[in-house]
Amino acid sequence: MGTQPGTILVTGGAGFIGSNFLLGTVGGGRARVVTLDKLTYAANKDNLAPLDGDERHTFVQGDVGDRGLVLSLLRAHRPQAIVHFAAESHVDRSIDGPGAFVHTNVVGTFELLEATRAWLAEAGEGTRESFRFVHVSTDEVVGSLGPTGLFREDTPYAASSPYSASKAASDLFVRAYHRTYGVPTITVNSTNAYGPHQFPEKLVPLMVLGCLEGRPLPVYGDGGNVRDWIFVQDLCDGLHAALLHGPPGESYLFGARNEQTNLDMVHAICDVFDDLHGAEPGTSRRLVTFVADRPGHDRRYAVDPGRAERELGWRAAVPFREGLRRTVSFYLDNPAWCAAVQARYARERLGLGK
Ligand code: NAD
Ligand code: TDX
Repeated sequence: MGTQPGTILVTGGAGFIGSNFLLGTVGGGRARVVTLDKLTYAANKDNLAPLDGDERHTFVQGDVGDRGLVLSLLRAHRPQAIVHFAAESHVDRSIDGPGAFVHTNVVGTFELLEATRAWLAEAGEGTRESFRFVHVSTDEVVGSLGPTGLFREDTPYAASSPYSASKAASDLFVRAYHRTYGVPTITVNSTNAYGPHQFPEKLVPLMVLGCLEGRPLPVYGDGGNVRDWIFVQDLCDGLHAALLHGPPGESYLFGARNEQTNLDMVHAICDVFDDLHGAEPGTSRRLVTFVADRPGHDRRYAVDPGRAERELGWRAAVPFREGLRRTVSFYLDNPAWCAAVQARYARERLGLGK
Protein backbone atom coordinates (compact mmCIF):
# COMPACT_ATOMS: atom_id res chain seq x y z
CA MET A 1 0.00 0.00 0.00
CA GLY A 2 2.94 2.30 0.81
CA THR A 3 1.16 5.48 1.94
CA GLN A 4 -1.11 6.48 4.79
CA PRO A 5 -4.48 4.88 4.08
CA GLY A 6 -7.69 6.89 3.95
CA THR A 7 -10.54 5.51 6.01
CA ILE A 8 -9.86 2.41 8.16
CA LEU A 9 -12.56 0.11 9.53
CA VAL A 10 -11.33 -1.17 12.91
CA THR A 11 -13.21 -4.09 14.48
CA GLY A 12 -12.92 -4.63 18.24
CA GLY A 13 -11.57 -1.12 18.78
CA ALA A 14 -13.00 -0.79 22.29
CA GLY A 15 -10.92 -3.69 23.62
CA PHE A 16 -7.33 -3.82 24.81
CA ILE A 17 -5.19 -3.81 21.67
CA GLY A 18 -7.76 -2.14 19.42
CA SER A 19 -8.07 0.88 21.73
CA ASN A 20 -4.29 1.26 21.92
CA PHE A 21 -4.18 1.08 18.11
CA LEU A 22 -6.86 3.76 17.83
CA LEU A 23 -5.41 6.12 20.42
CA GLY A 24 -1.69 5.59 19.88
CA THR A 25 -1.35 4.68 16.21
CA VAL A 26 -4.10 5.86 13.85
CA GLY A 27 -6.54 8.02 15.87
CA GLY A 28 -6.42 11.66 16.87
CA GLY A 29 -6.73 12.94 13.32
CA ARG A 30 -4.08 10.67 11.78
CA ALA A 31 -6.68 8.73 9.77
CA ARG A 32 -10.45 8.64 9.37
CA VAL A 33 -11.60 5.63 11.39
CA VAL A 34 -14.84 3.69 11.73
CA THR A 35 -14.87 1.47 14.82
CA LEU A 36 -17.19 -1.55 14.86
CA ASP A 37 -17.46 -3.19 18.28
CA LYS A 38 -20.12 -5.34 19.90
CA LEU A 39 -19.15 -4.03 23.36
CA THR A 40 -18.85 -7.41 25.06
CA TYR A 41 -17.79 -7.76 28.70
CA ALA A 42 -14.16 -7.21 27.56
CA ALA A 43 -14.81 -3.84 25.96
CA ASN A 44 -14.77 -0.47 27.64
CA LYS A 45 -16.18 2.34 25.55
CA ASP A 46 -14.44 4.79 27.87
CA ASN A 47 -11.17 3.52 26.41
CA LEU A 48 -12.07 5.64 23.39
CA ALA A 49 -13.16 8.75 25.34
CA PRO A 50 -10.20 10.78 23.97
CA LEU A 51 -11.78 10.40 20.52
CA ASP A 52 -15.18 11.76 21.64
CA GLY A 53 -16.11 14.73 19.48
CA ASP A 54 -13.46 13.85 16.86
CA GLU A 55 -15.31 14.16 13.57
CA ARG A 56 -12.81 11.77 11.95
CA HIS A 57 -13.92 8.92 14.26
CA THR A 58 -17.25 7.06 13.97
CA PHE A 59 -18.25 4.45 16.55
CA VAL A 60 -20.77 1.75 15.62
CA GLN A 61 -21.97 -0.84 18.12
CA GLY A 62 -22.50 -4.12 16.31
CA ASP A 63 -21.37 -7.66 15.61
CA VAL A 64 -18.69 -8.50 13.02
CA GLY A 65 -20.86 -11.52 12.24
CA ASP A 66 -23.68 -9.23 11.01
CA ARG A 67 -22.86 -9.35 7.31
CA GLY A 68 -25.57 -6.86 6.35
CA LEU A 69 -24.32 -4.30 8.85
CA VAL A 70 -20.70 -4.70 7.74
CA LEU A 71 -21.67 -4.41 4.08
CA SER A 72 -23.62 -1.23 4.78
CA LEU A 73 -20.60 0.23 6.61
CA LEU A 74 -18.29 -0.68 3.73
CA ARG A 75 -20.66 0.92 1.20
CA ALA A 76 -21.12 4.06 3.29
CA HIS A 77 -17.48 4.67 4.30
CA ARG A 78 -15.51 2.98 1.47
CA PRO A 79 -12.52 2.16 3.71
CA GLN A 80 -9.08 1.45 2.29
CA ALA A 81 -8.42 -1.07 5.02
CA ILE A 82 -10.00 -3.25 7.67
CA VAL A 83 -7.99 -4.02 10.79
CA HIS A 84 -9.73 -6.96 12.43
CA PHE A 85 -9.16 -7.15 16.21
CA ALA A 86 -12.65 -8.27 17.28
CA ALA A 87 -12.54 -11.63 19.02
CA GLU A 88 -13.25 -13.54 22.15
CA SER A 89 -9.70 -13.44 23.47
CA HIS A 90 -9.37 -15.25 26.80
CA VAL A 91 -8.11 -18.84 26.85
CA ASP A 92 -9.67 -19.65 30.26
CA ARG A 93 -13.13 -18.53 29.10
CA SER A 94 -12.75 -20.69 25.99
CA ILE A 95 -12.30 -23.70 28.28
CA ASP A 96 -15.48 -22.86 30.20
CA GLY A 97 -17.57 -21.96 27.12
CA PRO A 98 -16.11 -22.46 23.64
CA GLY A 99 -19.33 -21.57 21.77
CA ALA A 100 -18.83 -17.80 21.85
CA PHE A 101 -15.33 -18.34 20.42
CA VAL A 102 -16.70 -20.24 17.45
CA HIS A 103 -19.41 -17.60 16.98
CA THR A 104 -17.12 -14.56 16.91
CA ASN A 105 -13.69 -15.83 15.96
CA VAL A 106 -14.70 -18.35 13.30
CA VAL A 107 -18.18 -17.41 12.03
CA GLY A 108 -17.69 -13.69 12.71
CA THR A 109 -14.44 -13.62 10.74
CA PHE A 110 -16.07 -15.62 7.94
CA GLU A 111 -18.99 -13.16 7.72
CA LEU A 112 -16.61 -10.21 7.75
CA LEU A 113 -14.66 -11.80 4.89
CA GLU A 114 -17.87 -12.45 2.96
CA ALA A 115 -18.94 -8.82 3.33
CA THR A 116 -15.47 -7.71 2.22
CA ARG A 117 -15.50 -10.01 -0.80
CA ALA A 118 -18.93 -8.77 -1.84
CA TRP A 119 -17.97 -5.14 -1.43
CA LEU A 120 -14.68 -5.50 -3.34
CA ALA A 121 -16.62 -7.11 -6.19
CA GLU A 122 -18.96 -4.14 -6.47
CA ALA A 123 -16.58 -1.32 -5.52
CA GLY A 124 -15.05 -1.00 -8.95
CA GLU A 125 -11.63 -1.06 -10.58
CA GLY A 126 -8.68 -0.01 -8.45
CA THR A 127 -10.27 -0.54 -5.04
CA ARG A 128 -8.89 -4.06 -4.58
CA GLU A 129 -5.30 -3.06 -5.42
CA SER A 130 -5.05 -0.50 -2.63
CA PHE A 131 -7.29 -2.31 -0.13
CA ARG A 132 -5.90 -4.33 2.82
CA PHE A 133 -7.56 -6.68 5.30
CA VAL A 134 -5.25 -6.98 8.32
CA HIS A 135 -6.15 -9.97 10.45
CA VAL A 136 -4.89 -9.78 14.03
CA SER A 137 -4.08 -13.23 15.33
CA THR A 138 -1.97 -15.06 17.85
CA ASP A 139 1.16 -17.20 18.06
CA GLU A 140 -0.96 -19.69 20.05
CA VAL A 141 -2.23 -21.22 16.77
CA VAL A 142 0.99 -23.23 16.50
CA GLY A 143 0.67 -24.79 19.97
CA SER A 144 3.42 -25.41 22.45
CA LEU A 145 7.20 -25.37 21.93
CA GLY A 146 9.65 -27.60 23.78
CA PRO A 147 12.45 -26.03 25.85
CA THR A 148 14.27 -24.71 22.76
CA GLY A 149 13.45 -23.37 19.30
CA LEU A 150 11.33 -20.52 18.00
CA PHE A 151 8.07 -20.20 16.06
CA ARG A 152 8.55 -19.12 12.45
CA GLU A 153 6.05 -18.27 9.72
CA ASP A 154 6.25 -21.85 8.37
CA THR A 155 5.71 -23.62 11.73
CA PRO A 156 2.70 -25.96 11.26
CA TYR A 157 -0.52 -25.11 13.06
CA ALA A 158 -1.22 -27.27 16.16
CA ALA A 159 -3.66 -25.31 18.32
CA SER A 160 -4.29 -26.60 21.85
CA SER A 161 -7.13 -24.60 23.42
CA PRO A 162 -10.60 -23.86 22.07
CA TYR A 163 -9.45 -20.22 21.82
CA SER A 164 -6.41 -21.04 19.71
CA ALA A 165 -8.38 -23.54 17.61
CA SER A 166 -10.90 -20.80 16.81
CA LYS A 167 -8.12 -18.35 15.90
CA ALA A 168 -6.42 -21.01 13.77
CA ALA A 169 -9.68 -21.56 11.89
CA SER A 170 -10.03 -17.81 11.34
CA ASP A 171 -6.45 -17.62 10.02
CA LEU A 172 -7.19 -20.38 7.52
CA PHE A 173 -10.36 -18.65 6.30
CA VAL A 174 -8.40 -15.43 5.85
CA ARG A 175 -5.78 -17.32 3.88
CA ALA A 176 -8.45 -19.05 1.79
CA TYR A 177 -10.10 -15.73 0.92
CA HIS A 178 -6.80 -14.44 -0.37
CA ARG A 179 -5.96 -17.56 -2.33
CA THR A 180 -9.45 -18.20 -3.70
CA TYR A 181 -11.03 -14.77 -4.09
CA GLY A 182 -8.04 -12.43 -4.15
CA VAL A 183 -9.03 -10.52 -1.00
CA PRO A 184 -5.80 -8.63 -0.13
CA THR A 185 -5.19 -10.01 3.36
CA ILE A 186 -2.25 -9.75 5.76
CA THR A 187 -2.19 -11.89 8.90
CA VAL A 188 -0.16 -11.01 11.98
CA ASN A 189 0.35 -13.67 14.66
CA SER A 190 1.60 -11.91 17.77
CA THR A 191 2.93 -13.08 21.09
CA ASN A 192 1.37 -12.01 24.41
CA ALA A 193 0.79 -8.28 24.67
CA TYR A 194 0.82 -6.25 27.90
CA GLY A 195 -0.05 -2.61 28.53
CA PRO A 196 -2.85 -0.19 29.46
CA HIS A 197 -6.54 -1.14 28.95
CA GLN A 198 -6.11 -4.92 29.29
CA PHE A 199 -9.08 -6.61 30.91
CA PRO A 200 -8.09 -8.00 34.35
CA GLU A 201 -8.86 -11.62 33.49
CA LYS A 202 -5.40 -11.64 31.85
CA LEU A 203 -2.23 -12.35 33.83
CA VAL A 204 -0.65 -8.88 33.97
CA PRO A 205 -3.57 -6.70 35.13
CA LEU A 206 -4.85 -9.50 37.37
CA MET A 207 -1.52 -9.49 39.20
CA VAL A 208 -1.33 -5.69 39.47
CA LEU A 209 -4.81 -5.48 41.00
CA GLY A 210 -3.96 -8.38 43.34
CA CYS A 211 -0.85 -6.51 44.52
CA LEU A 212 -2.95 -3.41 45.10
CA GLU A 213 -5.38 -5.26 47.35
CA GLY A 214 -2.82 -7.57 48.96
CA ARG A 215 -4.72 -10.59 47.65
CA PRO A 216 -3.09 -13.93 46.66
CA LEU A 217 -1.48 -13.87 43.20
CA PRO A 218 -2.57 -17.14 41.50
CA VAL A 219 0.21 -18.72 39.44
CA TYR A 220 -0.96 -21.75 37.45
CA GLY A 221 0.93 -25.04 37.88
CA ASP A 222 4.63 -24.63 38.67
CA GLY A 223 4.92 -21.14 37.15
CA GLY A 224 7.42 -22.46 34.60
CA ASN A 225 5.29 -21.87 31.49
CA VAL A 226 7.01 -19.41 29.17
CA ARG A 227 5.41 -16.52 27.28
CA ASP A 228 7.12 -14.00 24.99
CA TRP A 229 5.88 -10.53 26.01
CA ILE A 230 5.47 -7.52 23.70
CA PHE A 231 4.42 -4.02 24.80
CA VAL A 232 1.07 -3.20 23.24
CA GLN A 233 2.21 -0.01 21.50
CA ASP A 234 5.02 -1.91 19.78
CA LEU A 235 2.47 -4.43 18.51
CA CYS A 236 0.17 -1.64 17.29
CA ASP A 237 2.99 0.13 15.46
CA GLY A 238 3.89 -3.18 13.80
CA LEU A 239 0.30 -3.70 12.69
CA HIS A 240 0.38 -0.27 11.09
CA ALA A 241 3.64 -1.16 9.32
CA ALA A 242 2.02 -4.38 8.08
CA LEU A 243 -0.96 -2.39 6.82
CA LEU A 244 1.27 0.05 4.94
CA HIS A 245 4.01 -2.26 3.69
CA GLY A 246 2.86 -5.90 3.88
CA PRO A 247 2.28 -7.58 0.52
CA PRO A 248 -1.20 -9.18 0.18
CA GLY A 249 -1.32 -12.84 1.16
CA GLU A 250 1.57 -12.61 3.64
CA SER A 251 1.60 -13.52 7.28
CA TYR A 252 4.03 -12.25 9.91
CA LEU A 253 4.98 -13.33 13.40
CA PHE A 254 5.44 -10.49 15.89
CA GLY A 255 7.41 -10.73 19.10
CA ALA A 256 9.90 -8.77 21.17
CA ARG A 257 12.48 -11.49 21.97
CA ASN A 258 11.33 -11.29 25.58
CA GLU A 259 10.73 -14.78 26.94
CA GLN A 260 9.74 -14.96 30.61
CA THR A 261 8.51 -17.79 32.78
CA ASN A 262 5.19 -16.86 34.36
CA LEU A 263 6.84 -16.82 37.78
CA ASP A 264 9.56 -14.41 36.57
CA MET A 265 6.88 -12.25 34.95
CA VAL A 266 4.84 -12.12 38.16
CA HIS A 267 7.94 -11.31 40.20
CA ALA A 268 8.82 -8.50 37.78
CA ILE A 269 5.29 -7.08 38.13
CA CYS A 270 5.53 -7.32 41.92
CA ASP A 271 8.86 -5.49 41.98
CA VAL A 272 7.67 -2.67 39.70
CA PHE A 273 4.47 -2.42 41.73
CA ASP A 274 6.32 -2.20 45.07
CA ASP A 275 8.61 0.46 43.66
CA LEU A 276 5.81 2.62 42.20
CA HIS A 277 3.53 2.12 45.20
CA GLY A 278 6.19 2.87 47.79
CA ALA A 279 6.04 -0.60 49.37
CA GLU A 280 8.99 -2.38 50.99
CA PRO A 281 10.88 -4.39 48.29
CA GLY A 282 9.70 -8.02 48.33
CA THR A 283 6.26 -7.24 49.81
CA SER A 284 4.19 -8.29 46.81
CA ARG A 285 6.26 -11.36 45.94
CA ARG A 286 5.04 -12.88 49.21
CA LEU A 287 1.51 -12.93 47.74
CA VAL A 288 2.43 -15.49 45.03
CA THR A 289 0.29 -18.63 45.41
CA PHE A 290 0.60 -21.71 43.20
CA VAL A 291 -2.83 -22.96 42.08
CA ALA A 292 -4.23 -25.78 39.93
CA ASP A 293 -2.93 -25.67 36.38
CA ARG A 294 -4.95 -24.59 33.32
CA PRO A 295 -6.20 -27.67 31.41
CA GLY A 296 -4.14 -28.14 28.23
CA HIS A 297 -1.74 -25.37 29.29
CA ASP A 298 0.84 -24.77 26.53
CA ARG A 299 4.32 -24.89 28.04
CA ARG A 300 6.23 -22.39 25.94
CA TYR A 301 5.66 -19.78 23.24
CA ALA A 302 8.60 -17.95 21.66
CA VAL A 303 8.71 -16.13 18.35
CA ASP A 304 11.36 -15.31 15.79
CA PRO A 305 10.19 -11.86 14.58
CA GLY A 306 13.07 -11.60 12.07
CA ARG A 307 10.97 -11.72 8.94
CA ALA A 308 8.62 -8.95 10.12
CA GLU A 309 11.65 -6.85 11.07
CA ARG A 310 13.33 -7.32 7.70
CA GLU A 311 10.28 -6.91 5.49
CA LEU A 312 8.21 -4.34 7.37
CA GLY A 313 10.96 -2.06 8.68
CA TRP A 314 9.54 -2.50 12.16
CA ARG A 315 11.02 -3.72 15.43
CA ALA A 316 9.67 -3.83 18.97
CA ALA A 317 11.39 -0.91 20.67
CA VAL A 318 10.02 -0.44 24.21
CA PRO A 319 12.38 -2.01 26.81
CA PHE A 320 10.64 -4.55 29.06
CA ARG A 321 11.12 -2.63 32.35
CA GLU A 322 9.86 0.60 30.79
CA GLY A 323 6.83 -1.17 29.30
CA LEU A 324 6.06 -2.73 32.67
CA ARG A 325 6.33 0.60 34.47
CA ARG A 326 3.98 2.22 31.95
CA THR A 327 1.59 -0.72 32.38
CA VAL A 328 1.56 -0.86 36.18
CA SER A 329 1.27 2.95 36.32
CA PHE A 330 -1.86 2.84 34.16
CA TYR A 331 -3.70 0.56 36.61
CA LEU A 332 -2.49 2.54 39.63
CA ASP A 333 -3.42 5.90 38.09
CA ASN A 334 -6.89 4.86 36.85
CA PRO A 335 -8.92 3.45 39.75
CA ALA A 336 -12.21 4.41 38.05
CA TRP A 337 -11.26 2.36 34.96
CA CYS A 338 -10.34 -0.60 37.17
CA ALA A 339 -13.59 -0.36 39.16
CA ALA A 340 -15.71 -0.13 36.01
CA VAL A 341 -14.28 -3.28 34.40
CA GLN A 342 -14.41 -5.24 37.66
CA ALA A 343 -18.15 -4.59 37.92
CA ARG A 344 -18.36 -7.24 35.18
CA TYR A 345 -15.73 -9.61 36.58
CA ALA A 346 -14.61 -9.84 40.19
CA ARG A 347 -11.37 -11.68 39.38
CA GLU A 348 -12.67 -15.15 40.20
CA ARG A 349 -10.77 -18.19 38.85
CA LEU A 350 -11.83 -19.14 35.31
CA GLY A 351 -10.99 -22.02 33.04
CA LEU A 352 -11.15 -25.11 35.19
CA GLY A 353 -13.70 -26.49 32.74
CA LYS A 354 -16.40 -27.10 35.33
P1 NAD B 1 -10.09 -7.93 24.01
O1 NAD B 1 -10.87 -9.10 24.52
O2 NAD B 1 -9.50 -6.98 24.99
O3 NAD B 1 -11.03 -7.07 23.03
C1 NAD B 1 -11.83 -7.66 22.06
C2 NAD B 1 -12.80 -6.60 21.52
O4 NAD B 1 -13.58 -7.21 20.49
C3 NAD B 1 -13.77 -6.08 22.57
O5 NAD B 1 -13.87 -4.66 22.48
C4 NAD B 1 -15.08 -6.75 22.21
O6 NAD B 1 -16.23 -6.00 22.57
C5 NAD B 1 -14.94 -6.88 20.71
N1 NAD B 1 -15.77 -7.97 20.17
C6 NAD B 1 -15.86 -9.24 20.65
N2 NAD B 1 -16.73 -9.94 19.91
C7 NAD B 1 -17.18 -9.11 18.94
C8 NAD B 1 -18.06 -9.27 17.84
N3 NAD B 1 -18.70 -10.44 17.61
N4 NAD B 1 -18.27 -8.22 17.02
C9 NAD B 1 -17.67 -7.02 17.26
N5 NAD B 1 -16.84 -6.82 18.29
C10 NAD B 1 -16.57 -7.86 19.11
O7 NAD B 1 -9.00 -8.56 23.05
P2 NAD B 1 -7.49 -8.07 22.75
O8 NAD B 1 -6.60 -8.64 23.76
O9 NAD B 1 -7.49 -6.61 22.49
O10 NAD B 1 -7.22 -8.86 21.39
C11 NAD B 1 -7.50 -8.27 20.13
C12 NAD B 1 -7.12 -9.25 19.04
O11 NAD B 1 -5.74 -9.55 19.14
C13 NAD B 1 -7.84 -10.59 19.14
O12 NAD B 1 -8.18 -11.01 17.83
C14 NAD B 1 -6.82 -11.53 19.77
O13 NAD B 1 -7.03 -12.86 19.35
C15 NAD B 1 -5.54 -10.95 19.21
N6 NAD B 1 -4.33 -11.17 20.03
C16 NAD B 1 -4.31 -10.77 21.33
C17 NAD B 1 -3.13 -10.92 22.06
C18 NAD B 1 -3.02 -10.49 23.51
O14 NAD B 1 -2.01 -10.73 24.14
N7 NAD B 1 -4.04 -9.85 24.08
C19 NAD B 1 -2.00 -11.48 21.46
C20 NAD B 1 -2.08 -11.89 20.13
C21 NAD B 1 -3.24 -11.70 19.41
O1 TDX C 1 -4.25 -16.08 36.97
C1 TDX C 1 -3.47 -16.48 36.08
N1 TDX C 1 -2.35 -17.18 36.44
C2 TDX C 1 -1.47 -17.68 35.54
O2 TDX C 1 -0.48 -18.32 35.91
C3 TDX C 1 -3.70 -16.24 34.67
C4 TDX C 1 -4.92 -15.47 34.23
C5 TDX C 1 -2.79 -16.74 33.78
N2 TDX C 1 -1.72 -17.46 34.17
C6 TDX C 1 -0.77 -17.96 33.18
C7 TDX C 1 -1.38 -18.68 32.00
C8 TDX C 1 -0.44 -18.33 30.86
O3 TDX C 1 0.64 -19.24 30.82
O4 TDX C 1 -0.13 -16.80 32.63
C9 TDX C 1 0.08 -16.95 31.22
C10 TDX C 1 -0.64 -15.83 30.51
O5 TDX C 1 -2.01 -16.06 30.65
P1 TDX C 1 -3.11 -15.12 29.95
O6 TDX C 1 -2.91 -13.72 30.39
O7 TDX C 1 -4.45 -15.75 30.17
O8 TDX C 1 -2.65 -15.18 28.43
P2 TDX C 1 -2.50 -16.38 27.39
O9 TDX C 1 -3.28 -17.57 27.78
O10 TDX C 1 -1.01 -16.61 27.19
O11 TDX C 1 -3.15 -15.71 26.08
C11 TDX C 1 -2.89 -14.32 25.79
O12 TDX C 1 -1.86 -14.16 24.87
C12 TDX C 1 -2.11 -14.60 23.55
C13 TDX C 1 -4.16 -13.62 25.28
O13 TDX C 1 -5.19 -13.83 26.23
C14 TDX C 1 -4.55 -14.16 23.94
O14 TDX C 1 -5.65 -13.42 23.43
C15 TDX C 1 -3.38 -14.00 23.00
O15 TDX C 1 -3.69 -14.59 21.77
